[in-house]
Amino acid sequence: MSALPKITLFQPATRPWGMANLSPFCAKLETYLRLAKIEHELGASDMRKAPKGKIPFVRIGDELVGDSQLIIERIESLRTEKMDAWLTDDQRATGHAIRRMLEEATYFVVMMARWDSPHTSTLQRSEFVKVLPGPLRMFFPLIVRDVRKKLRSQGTGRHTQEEALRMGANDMAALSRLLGDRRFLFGDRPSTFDATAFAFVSAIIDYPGESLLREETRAKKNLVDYVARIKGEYFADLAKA
Ligand SMILES: N[C@@H](CCC(=O)N[C@@H](CS)C(=O)NCC(=O)O)C(=O)O
Repeated sequence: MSALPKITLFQPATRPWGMANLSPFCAKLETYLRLAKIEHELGASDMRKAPKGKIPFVRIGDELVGDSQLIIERIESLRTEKMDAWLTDDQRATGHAIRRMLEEATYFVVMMARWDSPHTSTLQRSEFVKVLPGPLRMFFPLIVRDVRKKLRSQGTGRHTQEEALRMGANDMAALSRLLGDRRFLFGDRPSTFDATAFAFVSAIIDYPGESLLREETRAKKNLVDYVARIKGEYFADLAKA
């Protein structure tokens, strides 16, 4: 194995409701680091230092890098054993399409389920107060307003809850079909695409707010087993957290 520079992953420190992280992108990146068995340290996320104003971000050696995917690509470029080297070109193309669906479409449905109803924004608050510095907690309603504004400008926020959640449930049905009865997306060993798939399915099934999206995803046994299996193999410490 090639020696990598020191890697520090900056993300919120809490692990709510048995999830690796409340943020699916942080959960994705930490899952990748664990699947690839890459040594790393955790650091507290300070948005003022985030190179792209978003979490997660990392320090690799002396350099701060933002965006979960660009980070994975950077780390992979430094490794001699590439995590996806064993995939066929067709599997890579399928993995790319799955990843982009989850990160660029399903993500906004997840945000809508979490932020666009009074019940779930109360759940969000219960986690945010743990990581927001004290004086900022009173600004939580502004965060809710900001997220809803972003969802509207992105487009998902223009749908009714029911319409949006149905779109997300259809994404999960597609993912369930593609996973089939395999242990990981493309066989018996994990690829970088499993990091995204695990993070997003967990973000949906482990989040306590009831929704059509959660109910239908929980009904897909292969997705539920997939998350349980990856947690069991790679996040044993979560069970004790
Ligand atoms: N494409 C980015 C997306 C990261 C992202 O959207 N992170 C959210 C948390 S899940 C965030 O930092 N939101 C804060 C904001 O948009 O101001 C990645 O893969 O890292």
